Amino acid sequence: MSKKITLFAKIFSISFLFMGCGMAVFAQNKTEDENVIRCGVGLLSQSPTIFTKKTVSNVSVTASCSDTTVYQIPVVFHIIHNGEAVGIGTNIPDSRLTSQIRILNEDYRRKEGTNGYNTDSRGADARIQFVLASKDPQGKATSGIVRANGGQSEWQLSEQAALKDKSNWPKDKYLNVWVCNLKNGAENLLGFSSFPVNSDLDGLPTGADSTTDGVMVCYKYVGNSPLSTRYNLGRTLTHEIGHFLGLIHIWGDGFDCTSTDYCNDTPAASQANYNCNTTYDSCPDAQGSDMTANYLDYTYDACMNIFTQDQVARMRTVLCGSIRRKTLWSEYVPQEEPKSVSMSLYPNPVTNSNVIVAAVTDNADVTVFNAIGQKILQKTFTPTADKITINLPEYQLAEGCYFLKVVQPSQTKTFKVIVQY
Ligand SMILES: [Ca+2]
Ligand SMILES: [Ca+2]
Ligand SMILES: [Zn+2]
Repeated sequence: MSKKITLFAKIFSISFLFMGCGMAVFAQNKTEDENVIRCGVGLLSQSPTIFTKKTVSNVSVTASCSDTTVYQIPVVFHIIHNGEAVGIGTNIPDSRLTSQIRILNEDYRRKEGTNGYNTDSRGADARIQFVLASKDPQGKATSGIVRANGGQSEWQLSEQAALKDKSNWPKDKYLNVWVCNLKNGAENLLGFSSFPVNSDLDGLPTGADSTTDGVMVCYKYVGNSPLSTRYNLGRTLTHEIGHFLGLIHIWGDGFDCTSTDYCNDTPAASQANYNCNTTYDSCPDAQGSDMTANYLDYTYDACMNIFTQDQVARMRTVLCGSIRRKTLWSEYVPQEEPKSVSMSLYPNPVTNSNVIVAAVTDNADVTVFNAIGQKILQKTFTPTADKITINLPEYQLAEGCYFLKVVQPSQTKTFKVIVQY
């Protein structure tokens, strides 16, 4: 963007703010080809304090209560569709939601070998994980995915209370994510989140509505999505859940370089960025280029890969002490990989008796070959007390050497069996 246009945008953004008009709408319209709004935070005046000017040097981050705890948060998706069959239109398939959970964990865990990894020294593993809820509010088993016919084809942000009334679970026990055809006016709105309350963090509101607490996302931008080219990698929810856990847009939602996100390690910025260019520097006097890879900017999904250490500290502070957030999580304890006991076969050599294969925990596909590789037998066996019994005399095998291959999902083993009479 040229300097001239930037100045023009700033003057008009400020006047739009005084008119009470959403600044995000204005900025997005000037820079995006598509009619979308990246995020609804700032459209609703849920948090006037986020516009308070505060110098970056005044930033303070409260220490997290436990630095080593990995917080695990149960997520319930409420798919508010318009009567379509599962998998059609707004009633998106389960696969989109499971891919979204995977993406959240890659991003919040800065997982190596995934899109969520970065080598930036300011980057951090948030030690926050997400899992589809496995118990509903009544304690019954659930997939963590609830589908409800909302009876309309699209939902305005201003209708959020009515939307959330269609289906919701206790806000202090679940991260509620509502998926619908989300709009602001005529434009697609990618997502929106409420902020935490009583967090002791700078720059956040002191009160919010518990009945609407949670995150909304437009169905087109959930998980790995074929419905968008720029916002197709699930980063809309990575961004919105950042707000849910106390993060502010990295340019501080203001219009000059004194606006702040209260994180020292995200370089000061005076505006959102809308593509993957890494050379933007909207505040040349402040150190560093704009952090366009940050999940709390407005760039394309493919550009994003970083939460910083200060952002992580804010989110962990919220999970430690904020109302309806501190009750949300349980400590994630990595499961010990069950050590699979290797299968064994007896007796061997075998005479006129059954052959038993032990340590079989799943249905096993058994194939017997003779010494020259001809298949003699193929059959699936169901184990009893982790054993399968093969009635070898039934097959009237000639004396000699055979190969008995046992395939179960966890392991495959081939035994050399001698038949002797
Ligand atoms: Ca900053
Ligand atoms: Ca700078
Ligand atoms: Zn946002």
